[in-house]
Amino acid sequence: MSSGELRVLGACPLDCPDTCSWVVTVRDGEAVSMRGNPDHPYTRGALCVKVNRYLEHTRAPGRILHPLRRVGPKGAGRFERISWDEALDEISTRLRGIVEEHGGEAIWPYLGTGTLGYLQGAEGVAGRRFWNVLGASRHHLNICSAAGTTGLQQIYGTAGGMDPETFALSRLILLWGTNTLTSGHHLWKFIQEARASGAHVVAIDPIRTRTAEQADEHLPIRPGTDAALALGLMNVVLAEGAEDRDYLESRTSGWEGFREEILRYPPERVAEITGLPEADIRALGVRLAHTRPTGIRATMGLQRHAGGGTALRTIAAIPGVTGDWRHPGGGVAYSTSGHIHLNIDTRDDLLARPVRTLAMTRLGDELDESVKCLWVYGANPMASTPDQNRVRERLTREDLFTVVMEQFPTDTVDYADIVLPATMQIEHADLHAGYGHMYLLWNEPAVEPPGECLPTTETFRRLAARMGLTEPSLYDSDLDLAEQLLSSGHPSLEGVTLDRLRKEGWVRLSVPQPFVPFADGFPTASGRMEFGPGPAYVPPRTASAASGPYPLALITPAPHMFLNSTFANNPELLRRSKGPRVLVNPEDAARRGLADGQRARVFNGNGEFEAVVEVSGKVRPGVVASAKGHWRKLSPGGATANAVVDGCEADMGRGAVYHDNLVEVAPLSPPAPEAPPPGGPVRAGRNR
Ligand SMILES: Nc1nc2c(c(=O)[nH]1)N[C@H]1C(S)=C(S)[C@@H](COP(=O)(O)OP(=O)(O)OC[C@H]3O[C@@H](n4cnc5c(=O)[nH]c(N)nc54)[C@H](O)[C@@H]3O)O[C@H]1N2
Ligand SMILES: Nc1nc2c(c(=O)[nH]1)N[C@H]1C(S)=C(S)[C@@H](COP(=O)(O)OP(=O)(O)OC[C@H]3O[C@@H](n4cnc5c(=O)[nH]c(N)nc54)[C@H](O)[C@@H]3O)O[C@H]1N2
Ligand code: SF4
Ligand SMILES: [Mo]
Repeated sequence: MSSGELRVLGACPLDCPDTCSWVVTVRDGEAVSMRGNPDHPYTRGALCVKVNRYLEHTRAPGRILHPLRRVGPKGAGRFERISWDEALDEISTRLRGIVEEHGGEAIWPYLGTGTLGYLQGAEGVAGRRFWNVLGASRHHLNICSAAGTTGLQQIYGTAGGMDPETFALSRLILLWGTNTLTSGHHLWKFIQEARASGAHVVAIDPIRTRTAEQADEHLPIRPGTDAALALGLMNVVLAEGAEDRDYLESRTSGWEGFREEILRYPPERVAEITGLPEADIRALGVRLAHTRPTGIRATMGLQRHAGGGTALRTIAAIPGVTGDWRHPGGGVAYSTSGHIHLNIDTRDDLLARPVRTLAMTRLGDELDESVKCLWVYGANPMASTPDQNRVRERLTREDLFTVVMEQFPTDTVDYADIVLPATMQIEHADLHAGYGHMYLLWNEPAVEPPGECLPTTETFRRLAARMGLTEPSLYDSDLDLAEQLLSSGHPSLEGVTLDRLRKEGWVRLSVPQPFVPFADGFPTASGRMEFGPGPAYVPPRTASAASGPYPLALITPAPHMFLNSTFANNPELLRRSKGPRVLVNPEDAARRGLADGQRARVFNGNGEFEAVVEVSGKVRPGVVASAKGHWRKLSPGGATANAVVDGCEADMGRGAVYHDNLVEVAPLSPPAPEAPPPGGPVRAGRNR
């Protein structure tokens, strides 16, 4: 490193379990390189195919650098540049008018997962103090993990589970509805360590993903039937007499009833429900019965179904029956967020009266006349939210005042009245915690913001001042806010100070290593794991396929090249994604006259989108798959997979059903060898 260079430690803000520690090299005020931090025990020097382009992304030609005001019709994406003063004046006049005329609840602060930062983004619910003073509606961030979180809370009292690093100690690993090598690849090193000691790795996924391909065994389960498989596996454990009676007796409650439920799912019945060979279910059951510790990685993919909450709850019962929670390397790993005990002081005491809650995934439904201002930040609902056609209709409403804080001219920006330019991660400060590891991280700003971009925190401070609000806590600085977050007094934060974080970049939570989360009992009312009443298996919406007009079950999983809709406008990543595709099994393709490389429509009663067909044995018959994340305006046909995703709710937590929709696929054009790659630079205003 030459003398004019600066090395700045930061953290990846994206909604990814790995929350990497990174090192930015700054020369003459410019960020010249970004690398994974080699000293961080989870990052171990590597970022990913997406974030390796982060610096390039911060300098992308399409980046929004100034406040904008709409000049064309909603959706056209035509804007004029205005000053921050004009933007703040217009916004404060409009907000004040709306609050006076309709009350604060007419405002919907729609915060997404663009950054998980505790200061600038989702985890700390940025802006909520400001919205509390105005009495705005509450926003329920149910888009991602709500069903599974609720299911786990029912049985464990928390969604927090295994420390993923302990997978290195597992002897049997079930990768259950999770695509590790795409959606959080740093775990793979720990899985490889376990393998080196002889562990067996099984992927349970309707798709033969790149992760399934690398596993020792792949069970291509019928979507949404995982709870039945879990019951079948436990049935075999009981038949083997391998249940941990002492653990069941001393650590769980409700076992008798749950045991009866398990007995109703013998392998032959489970084979019928799941579409898996009975012999495979028995073999895995026997393996599970006799292998300690067994570690189960089950993430969000699994719960994007009508019965998603139940699926997680039932899978979570397995280590209760086997006693795996006794051992490091045993248990279930969904998320580590439940182990993070920061003091998130959103100052809900500032609310003058209780307000309604509006659900993120229900935008198409709930953005009705009662909402007069939609304030979108860290989110791209036009691309990410279910029921896309209705969302679009709602966003077009002339009487709706829409403000979007953004870095890029997304599909959602096209519908804004005012656009506010937002900083990116190397330009602002933030505090982070992984949801797939046990570390806190500090992100120190490395460079000055370009143009007139501002952090979320600073935008709300300036807006509060412009509106003449006097509540002092609206003006807390970023460092004040960070100190408050660290002040919970929880034992896991002992010795974790802001000074240390700023100096070292990251600090492990103060918990034993290896970390065994429920060694001292469960954070439930009884202190035990609660099997609880209620059905242990809820069938998917797609169970009715055979009898309806839309016989194929669509899964819309994480794309390898994007992070949700973030990076989907990066020309190189978009090119490498090969554009919207749909995987179709050869049997299903032949029946419909679909050939590899041909354009097709994927449709149902909600809408349709266009994709290039990939005929492939990677999906089981009856299942098709198309990755999430594409932008409408960069997709042929001007719609994405969310046009066919229903806005209805899962069984728990009001979760979304992204992987539980029935569709049909029909040829759009004669077979072509390869569709032209989509892409090119993105500008505001390009819209189809
Ligand atoms: N590269 C990349 N990484 C990401 C993201 C991204 O967009 N791109 N998104 C991030 C976000 S926001 C999240 S929440 C996480 C999500 O991470 P994951 O939990 O991995 O999410 P998905 O890709 O939705 O689903 C994972 C796998 O579950 C499978 N699956 C779907 N339905 C079922 C089912 O019913 N049963 C079983 N057994 N399997 C099923 C899918 O085929 C898929 O391979 O990843 C994060 N990481
Ligand atoms: N079909 C289908 N759709 C899905 C899913 C699926 O499995 N299938 N998964 C869902 C899941 S798991 C999730 S989490 C959601 C994600 O959906 P969203 O929460 O809408 O997330 P993104 O699509 O990544 O859009 C985030 C936007 O925030 C912006 N942003 C990033 N950082 C900042 C910042 O500091 N300030 C401001 N103002 N903006 C910022 C980015 O530029 C980006 O445009 O998508 C969901 N959509
Ligand atoms: S997206 Fe995930 S893997 Fe990639 S840099 Fe960020 S935290 Fe790491
Ligand atoms: Mo997510």
